[in-house]
This record gives sequence, structure tokens and C-alpha cells, in this order.
Amino acid sequence: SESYPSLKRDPKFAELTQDDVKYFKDLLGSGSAVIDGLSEEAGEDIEPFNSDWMRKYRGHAKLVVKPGSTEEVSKILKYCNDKMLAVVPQGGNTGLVGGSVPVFDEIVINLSRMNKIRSFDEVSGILVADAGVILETADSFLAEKKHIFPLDLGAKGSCQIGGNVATNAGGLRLLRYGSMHGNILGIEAVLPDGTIMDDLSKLRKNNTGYDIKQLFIGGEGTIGIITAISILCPQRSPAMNVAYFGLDSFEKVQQAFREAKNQLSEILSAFELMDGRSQKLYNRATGKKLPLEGEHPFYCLIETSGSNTDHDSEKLEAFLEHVMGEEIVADGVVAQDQTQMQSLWKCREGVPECLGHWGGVYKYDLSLPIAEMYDLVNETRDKLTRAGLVGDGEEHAVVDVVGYGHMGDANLHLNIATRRFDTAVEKELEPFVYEWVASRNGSISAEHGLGIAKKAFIGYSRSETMVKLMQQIKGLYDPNGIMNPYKYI
Ligand code: FAD
Ligand code: 2HG
Ligand code: ZN
Repeated sequence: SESYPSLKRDPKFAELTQDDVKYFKDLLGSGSAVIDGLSEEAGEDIEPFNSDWMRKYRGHAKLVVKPGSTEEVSKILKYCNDKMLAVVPQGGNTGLVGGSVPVFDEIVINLSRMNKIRSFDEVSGILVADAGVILETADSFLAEKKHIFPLDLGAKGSCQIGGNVATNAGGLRLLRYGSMHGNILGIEAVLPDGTIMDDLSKLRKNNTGYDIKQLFIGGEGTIGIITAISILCPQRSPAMNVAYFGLDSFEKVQQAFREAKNQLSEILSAFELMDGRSQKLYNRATGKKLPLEGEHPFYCLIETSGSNTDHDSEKLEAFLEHVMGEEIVADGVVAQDQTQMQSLWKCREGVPECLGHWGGVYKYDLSLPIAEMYDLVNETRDKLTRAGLVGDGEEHAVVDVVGYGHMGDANLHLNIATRRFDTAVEKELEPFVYEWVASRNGSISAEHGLGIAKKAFIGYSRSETMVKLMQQIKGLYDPNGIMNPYKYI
């Protein structure tokens, strides 16, 4: 691969032939369900499936298949397993660790045609849906039924619920609703040999042996393809409030977080962090005006959701009075309507996209002790500055170093916005960032997974014993190693 000169294609995998393509066309029809890169005219069409959201990782697949049913996924995998053809499961291709695109010529199995809601129970709140349903579509469907998908993230318009489960995505409301490991009640998946694993349970409680579906949650497509999920969806809160604050120090951000938990308690549904630099770059890249007039080193976005508007407003007002009175918060604004709510949220959700404005972004997604979270951003910025890499002119590779993320989950997103990917920058960043995180017993991947970007660094967060156990599981489910090779383990 161009991105990874040190990796070699594993010769145990077969190369795609015209006969293989014929098999898939016979199975799926000759329409758009098969993109045949062996034929000349498909050259352009196959490109989007070969490169990731950041345009950082590029593979060389010559075939994309889009199954329309679980049975078709089963037939595709069985064929590939028998022929030793390597595959990559692909959802909305919004993953941030290069896991959803091939490294060499792996066949892309794209789930976008499997996009049906199968059932919804208004009493239990349990949704059963195909893996390829877009997250926003699932949430809009649930909104009509006064329910909410217990996950929300900036890529909701493109990512798929199967991809969300495969990455165990965390997102903006984990603080309130918890992780996929708790909310997913059942999974239907296809194993590499074509076996359909029907574990699409709708039970909240089921202590009958190992909970095998958990291996698929965050499994990043390495042991099978998720074809459907069953998920517990909470009631949608009719009362929603969003507030955006400016704060003068990270100490004050922590105080505000404590106060929010204390005073807003069960109605608190998000507590997000954005540093001043991330907001400045958001403004520079999008031209959108920031919500507050003055400049502050830190900003927070707080969301509340509850069942009673008066009750929530009373709590929020008391909270605001307190944090402003005690000078924990320097300035703030509360959204007055739906449009304002969305534009406040955009200042947080829009950050990952705007940072790509100048060229490439180096992304680190870290779990850290909350008190030390921001020290890493300062130290990284100082290190790159000392190396002469940060500045306004074209000669400087780095535009700025910013920190933002899910404060409520102690999950920092350290992003280095650059004008170009540059080995001088990389040398300053790695292994520095990983060592820093490991020395504080943090995680080098809080929510995005390992994919290809982070796979070599698993040892900073997991012991040899844990990695060995993972390898054994991989070997058990995928003895031929055809599922998403070169990644994860
Ligand atoms: P893809 O990118 O297509 O795939 C991701 C991985 O899952 C790959 O390894 C792929 O092989 C595998 N996979 C996909 N579908 C299946 C399947 N059906 N069966 C088995 N394996 C499968 N993540 C967070 O955790 N929190 C955030 O707040 C967040 N915000 C984001 C904001 C933006 C703007 C972007 C671009 C990304 C963000 N992400 C976030 C990254 C996140 O991982 C993805 O957005 C999402 O969860 C991936 O879904 P997808 O359908 O795009 O999967
Ligand atoms: C977010 O929280 C996403 O916005 C993306 O997880 C973070 O791009 C990133 O580093
Ligand atoms: Zn995130």
C-alpha cells in the first residue's frame, strides 16, 4: 500500500479472477450491486470505496459487492472463505482509523443496501434493524415514535448502525445512555465460513452462558459481518436545552462539570469540551460566527433533556446562576429555539470536519484521567512549536494543535491540523503521545478503534496476555484470516 510501505500483501490470499466476478454477478445481479474494477469503465466508480473519510488511507480493491440480504452475505463470505479471498466489511465509511477501506486488494463488502427497519416495539422501546440503516434515518424513525437512538455523533448523516456497533462508537450522549455494550440486546451476524449467527435477542436479561455478541461490538469487522441489530431505545425527552459556556481555565471546566453533575443530575445528557483554538479554527474554516463575543481558552457545551419543561428550566436557571455567580463560568448563552440549539451543537460537532480545511489532520482519541487531560494538548503544542513546525506561513506544516472531546467520559480528542502530512511532524508526535497516555494508564483509543492507524500501538494499552487472548478469539472465528486483514490484530 502507498500509505504503508512496510506492509506486504499476504500471498496466502488469492487474487480476484473474472470467474470470481461472474459468481458475484450471478448472485447479486449485474446492476449496481457489483462494482467490477477488473472492467475498465468501473475505474472511477470504485474510488470512493477505496479511500477513507480523511483521505488518509487508500486501498486497491478491484471489487465492491453490495449484498441485499443476510443470505447473500452468507453466500459471499462462504465463497470468499473457500477461495481464500480477503474481504473488508464497509458501512458508511466514516471510520477514523482506516479500518473500513482495503489495504491491498481485499474485496469490499458494503452494507448500504441492507437498510430496512425490521420492527419496533413501542412498549419496550426495542428496535430491530438491518446493519446498513443510516444512523440519522434510524433516529428520525424513532423520533416519530417518541423514542431516541441511544447514540449520536457528528457523522450521523452517513454512518450506519452496523458500523456504529462494529466500532462500539461512543459519541455525544454516552454520558447519559451508556455504551453499545449495554444497549445492544442482540446481533445477527455472518461468520467468515458463511454460518449465520442468529442472536437477535430482544431480551434485556439473558444470563445463559457467554455473551458472544459482545465480541462483535467493537470487533471492527475482524470476526464476522453484522447484518442486523436489536437495540434498546430510550423515550425521547420532550424538554431539551443546550447551553454554551466560555471558561477561563481547565480547572474551571472541571468545576463546571462537577456542578453540572451535582445540580443537573439526571437531566444532564451531554457535557462536551472545546478549547478556544478549536473554536477559532471552526470560525476560520466555516466563516460561522461564534456564539460568544469575547475569547476564552475553553468552551463547554451542556445539554439537558428531561420530561418536564418547567422542572428542567428551573434546574438549569439555578445552575446558571450558581456557576456565573461563583465565576466558574465567564460567559454563556442558552439556546432559545431549535435553530439556535443546532447552531450551538454545530460548534462542537463541526470541529472534526473543519480541521481538515488546511490539509491533513493527525488524530488521537484518548482516555485519560480527567485532571490531566488538557496537559497533553499543551505539551504537544509546545513540543511541535519548539521543533519549529507550528505557524501561520506555508513553510510551517502545522496550523494548530487543538483539544476537544467528551469531557463527561474523560475522552480527549487531540487533533493536529496540518497543511500536509509530514514525517517531521509524525516523529514529534509518536511515540510521544502514546507513551504519555500509557504512563497515565490511559487508552490510546477511547472510541474510534484500532483499524490500521492504531494497530501497532495496542501494546500501550493492553498487556501481552490480553493481546494473546484476542488473537485466540480471532483464530477461532476466522481461521483463514480473511476478515479485514492487516488491521486490529
Ligand atoms: P465504517 O467506517 O464503514 O467502518 C468502521 C469499521 O467497522 C471498519 O473496521 C469496518 O470494517 C467495520 N464495519 C462496518 N460495518 C460493519 C458491519 N456491518 N459488520 C462488521 N463490521 C463492520 N466515533 C465515535 O465513537 N464517537 C464520535 O463522536 C464520532 N464522531 C465522528 C464524527 C465524524 C464527523 C466522523 C467522520 C466520524 C466520527 N466517529 C465517531 C467515528 C466512528 O467510528 C464512525 O463515524 C462510525 O461509528 C462508523 O460507522 P460507519 O458505518 O461509517 O463504519
Ligand atoms: C468527535 O467526537 C469524533 O467529534 C471525532 O469522535 C473526533 O476527529 C476526531 O478526532
Ligand atoms: Zn468523539
